[in-house]
Amino acid sequence: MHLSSPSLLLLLTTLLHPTSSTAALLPATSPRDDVSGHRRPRAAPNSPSGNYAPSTVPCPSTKPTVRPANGLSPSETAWLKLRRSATIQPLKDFLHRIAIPDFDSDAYITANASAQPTIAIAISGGGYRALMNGAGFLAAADSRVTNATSKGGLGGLLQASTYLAGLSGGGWLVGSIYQNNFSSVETLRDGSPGSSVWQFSNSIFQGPKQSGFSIVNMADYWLDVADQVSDKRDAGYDTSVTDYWGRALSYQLINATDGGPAYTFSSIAQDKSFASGDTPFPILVADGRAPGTTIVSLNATVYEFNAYEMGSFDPTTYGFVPTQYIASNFSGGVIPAGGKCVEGFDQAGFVMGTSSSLFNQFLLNNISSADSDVPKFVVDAITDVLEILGENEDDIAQYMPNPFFGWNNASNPSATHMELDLVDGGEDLQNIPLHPLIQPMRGVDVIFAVDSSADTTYFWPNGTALRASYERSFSAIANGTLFPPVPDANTFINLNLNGRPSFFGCDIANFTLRAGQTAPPLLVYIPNAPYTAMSNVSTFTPSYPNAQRNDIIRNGWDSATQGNGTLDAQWPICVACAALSRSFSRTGTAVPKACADCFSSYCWNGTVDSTDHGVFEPTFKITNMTTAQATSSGARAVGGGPTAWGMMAMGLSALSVALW
Ligand SMILES: *[C@@H]1O[C@H](CO)[C@@H](O)[C@H](O)[C@H]1NC(C)=O
Ligand SMILES: *[C@@H]1O[C@H](CO)[C@@H](O)[C@H](O)[C@H]1NC(C)=O
Ligand SMILES: *[C@@H]1O[C@H](CO)[C@@H](O)[C@H](O)[C@H]1NC(C)=O
Ligand SMILES: *[C@@H]1O[C@H](CO)[C@@H](O)[C@H](O)[C@H]1NC(C)=O
Ligand SMILES: *[C@@H]1O[C@H](CO)[C@@H](O)[C@H](O)[C@H]1NC(C)=O
Ligand SMILES: *[C@@H]1O[C@H](CO)[C@@H](O)[C@H](O)[C@H]1NC(C)=O
Ligand SMILES: *[C@@H]1O[C@H](CO)[C@@H](O)[C@H](O)[C@H]1NC(C)=O
Ligand SMILES: *[C@@H]1O[C@H](CO)[C@@H](O)[C@H](O)[C@H]1NC(C)=O
Ligand SMILES: *[C@@H]1O[C@H](CO)[C@@H](O)[C@H](O)[C@H]1NC(C)=O
Ligand SMILES: *[C@@H]1O[C@H](CO)[C@@H](O)[C@H](O)[C@H]1NC(C)=O
Ligand SMILES: *[C@@H]1O[C@H](CO)[C@@H](O)[C@H](O)[C@H]1NC(C)=O
Ligand SMILES: CC(=O)N[C@H]1CO[C@H](CO)[C@@H](O)[C@@H]1O
Repeated sequence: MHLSSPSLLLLLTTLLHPTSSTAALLPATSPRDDVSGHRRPRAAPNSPSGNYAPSTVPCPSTKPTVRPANGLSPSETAWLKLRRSATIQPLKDFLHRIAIPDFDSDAYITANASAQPTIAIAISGGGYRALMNGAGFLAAADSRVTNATSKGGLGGLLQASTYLAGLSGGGWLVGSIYQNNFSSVETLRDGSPGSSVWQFSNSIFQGPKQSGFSIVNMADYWLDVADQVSDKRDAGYDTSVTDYWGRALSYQLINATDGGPAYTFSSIAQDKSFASGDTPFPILVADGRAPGTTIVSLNATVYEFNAYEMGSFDPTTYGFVPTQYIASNFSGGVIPAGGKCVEGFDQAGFVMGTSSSLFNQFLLNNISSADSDVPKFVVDAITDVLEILGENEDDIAQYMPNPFFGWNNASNPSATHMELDLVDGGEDLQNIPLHPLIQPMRGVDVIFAVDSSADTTYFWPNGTALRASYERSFSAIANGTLFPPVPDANTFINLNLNGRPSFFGCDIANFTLRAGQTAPPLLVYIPNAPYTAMSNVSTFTPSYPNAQRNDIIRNGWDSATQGNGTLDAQWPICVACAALSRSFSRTGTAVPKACADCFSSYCWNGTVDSTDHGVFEPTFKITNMTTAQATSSGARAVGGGPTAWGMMAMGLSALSVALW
């Protein structure tokens, strides 16, 4: 499938950049886990090639297989037991600190094993805006972060949570945290000397500003990216714009030399704190899209990546493959006799790039601009990929060979394709990664859904992502998943449902359940809104001064905590009540009065007001505490409007704009 230009690139790369090409030929610097028998302390550069390329390896004695999606994986089930016990004390501490009036939370959690809730957090897409706003929420929920357990804080919610899902820009946040040893947002935000991690003031098109721990030679940034991608191509794998995009992203997200080309997503499973159940279970989401088709929430197969498995619960593909082995030659779910196994395809940046592949277009439209440092031959190599794939496919990530080849032939739209094409998890408009969290088998009780989608004229969310998931729950593809009812966009705006946190699906009596079916999780919707900073920055701004990054993270914190309780002193109590709502029903416990009050103020009660609101332009809910100078790059918000050079210059369709 590859034409001559990539080989030309290889040649040029070798000529211009001999050292790193030679380096690729050297043995892996990091021995693999099973060789030493030691568990690595963090997500690890465990790709057997030692570089970005996947490699063929002997299969383990029990060959990996695809399994039907009729349950959780044995690995997840075993992990959940550990996590369940590891979350009891953090949950008790959290509830104790928040102290729901007239309610003994310690006694409640201790008395009945089924009282303990399963808590999940979902971080939407929306580029850096979503990363930063989502980071504010996670910082506020993380007991390790300064002041998170002070009055009004939500610290400990993260430690009490079981799942943490991210999609597109939200996937950068989740991926970055896990690739960096479950570092806190505070640690990543503050950085460290020589590291380019979270240095968003460096445009991704120009790369790190100084060499150091993260980058040996900044002048070689794009040459290295191209070289890494050619390692993969050279090993016989198809590459697409997603590979370049994922590589470039990694310099900002993975705190390792050259963006950690050998780091795999599945290595999270080896991370000591993850393996012992001390961190939540990370999940990234992408959509399947067969060549030449368009997708909507009603028919796209939603795939998830977790540390153990990649696949889909949807009745189309309905299968999971071990993440570590995704590019092995599966056929009908097995590796044929004599077939080899492949490892290293699940490269961490590639997985994050897959979930955010709509940004491929962002890359394409900027690499040749005047202020980009991308060398011409790298630009040519990237645009050549397009000629091979066709412009309409510039957003795909190629998973070749398709792990689900010959699997569920009757229902799987990709069963006969040698290649599985995955795209940005928000392309079906389900821009919050709720899909993995509403699977009944996971038994999630509450989802804290942080929405940084740019739905309205000025890039605020209006509930579009929730409606896409709600509508999907009526389609055959829902396969038994349920979703709380949510109203139209004008109602979101008119009732302020997108201006402050709101709860959906509070009343389980409102769900029609079949025998054995349980109500879906309570949804705590945390929309991006201006508390102390205008956090509605354009999705297409490629860099943010550190002060602005910090302002937006703090705004996300103020959104999570309602300004540390200044907007509503009861808010932390309401968060605790939301966490326990399904638990109260399950154990037949009377809802404490304080919780009933919370539910009457935060639950959407079915009221609809669909009158046209006109342009939605919210003002500061607390006060302008911005410290950043507005930048000329279009990062400023209200008033700036969607003039962003982005949309027009990029010629994006109305659809893609809405997604973010
Ligand atoms: C923590 O809270 C104290 C008291 O409100 C405040 O003075 C301090 O600046 C806060 N620290 C951070 C890092 O926000
Ligand atoms: C990872 O984090 C844990 C917990 O904070 C710490 O004990 C360990 O030293 C860290 N490992 C690395 C490699 O940074
Ligand atoms: C980045 O990694 C280096 C080397 O492991 C470590 O010293 C530093 O603390 C890390 N920085 C961040 C922000 O995690
Ligand atoms: C999904 O639905 C859209 C809109 O109805 C349609 O155009 C598209 O072909 C469908 N795609 C698949 C894969 O069925
Ligand atoms: C997978 O199958 C293809 C096509 O038959 C073959 O070229 C390739 O070597 C195989 N890879 C492995 C790892 O078995
Ligand atoms: C809501 O968002 C969608 C895009 O997600 C947009 O098309 C629609 O116009 C918005 N409606 C309102 C009332 O804001
Ligand atoms: C809430 O507390 C955080 C952490 O101390 C601080 O950064 C933020 O400014 C506070 N918010 C308000 C509105 O005071
Ligand atoms: C414990 O929870 C179960 C539901 O799982 C419920 O039937 C039972 O009544 C509860 N027991 C107590 C003491 O609350
Ligand atoms: C439902 O909520 C609306 C505002 O969102 C409120 O005006 C109305 O009184 C509520 N209805 C009931 C029955 O609580
Ligand atoms: C209850 O369910 C009906 C039917 O799905 C829906 O129209 C209504 O809005 C729901 N009410 C609430 C409060 O969720
Ligand atoms: C908020 O304050 C900053 C700093 O004073 C200023 O640059 C910015 O324009 C203000 N934003 C708004 C929307 O008023
Ligand atoms: C609950 C439910 O409807 N599950 C179905 C999901 O899809 C698979 C594959 O088609 C069926 O076997 C399940 O019964």
